[in-house]
Amino acid sequence: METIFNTQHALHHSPGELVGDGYVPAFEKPERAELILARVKEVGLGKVSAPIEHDLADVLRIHDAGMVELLRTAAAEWAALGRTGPIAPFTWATRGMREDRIPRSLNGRLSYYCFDAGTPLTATSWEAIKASADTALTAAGRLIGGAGSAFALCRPPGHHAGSDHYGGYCFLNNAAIAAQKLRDNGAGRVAILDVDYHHGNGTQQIFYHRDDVLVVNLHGDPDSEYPFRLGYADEPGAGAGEGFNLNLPLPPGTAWAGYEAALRQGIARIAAFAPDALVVSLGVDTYKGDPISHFKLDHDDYLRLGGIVKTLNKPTLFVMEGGYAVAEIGINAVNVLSGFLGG
Ligand code: 6XA
Ligand code: ZN
Repeated sequence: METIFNTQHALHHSPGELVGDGYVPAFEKPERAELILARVKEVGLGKVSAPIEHDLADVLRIHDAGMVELLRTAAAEWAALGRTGPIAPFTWATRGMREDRIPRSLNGRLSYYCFDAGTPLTATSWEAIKASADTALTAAGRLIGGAGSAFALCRPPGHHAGSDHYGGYCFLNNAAIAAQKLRDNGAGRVAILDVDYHHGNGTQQIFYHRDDVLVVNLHGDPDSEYPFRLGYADEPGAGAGEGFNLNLPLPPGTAWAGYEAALRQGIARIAAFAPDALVVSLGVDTYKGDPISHFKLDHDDYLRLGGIVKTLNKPTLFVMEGGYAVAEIGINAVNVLSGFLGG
């Protein structure tokens, strides 16, 4: 399986995030991608290639132009204000606030588009964000060219980014951008299987009203887990998209037995949908040693997971999302790919 990897990912290095103990070093850090790449090479997964730069039009198929412009120019605007620290909003919208008015000021636009305190931009983040989307698009191009599978080693991740909002360490939704690229190049139906520990709220929101992209999510129950505000079982899709979104929230402490049952349920739904291509949002923060998550998957479970995905027998694009047990991230992520190839 070919891996698409970009070195520019390191240009996004979050200075920290707000969690239970206050402002702490960021869990989503450059080392993650480097360790996955090292493991890809160690097991000889296949060729490693750099992404091709794509036109921003591919991103704008999914994302609001105002949000993309903010991500692209916030650093320059922040610097012009004489500020040197992380670029983040001071307020977030909730019920009772206006949705129809986008403030012109930088602080106002950050408040409008960003939804959490863990996703600061830095002076050089945009280059990494764009390269991450290009990585997914380039890997999608391999499937379009006839490859049976490809691995987009994306960083920063993407599945929390919606059409016009970003957060959860995510800025652009790499998996959604890739899925749309597949749709635009011959795939009539695309399924997205999100196995990250956290619900992919952005991916769900992007495709919620569509019946050409099925979204299946397995994740920690949002009643107690990030992103809290979406990802419940009673979200089936709406309008034409009704019946084309499946959420399988699972309780804290879920280990392989409980996970496998939900995974097989999701796989059965995807098989019934009969997609022309599959995109897997691959997070390995379901690992038992993950510092911010509460599932109990082990190394070998990732081999099994990959093998079960393979039973669908579809052209499959793996897009890297979360996973913060950095010492084991390479083993866990690449085990899914090895399990797929061996399955
Ligand atoms: C914020 C936690 C964000 C979760 C990021 C993640 N404290 N998403 O891994 O998949
Ligand atoms: Zn996650």
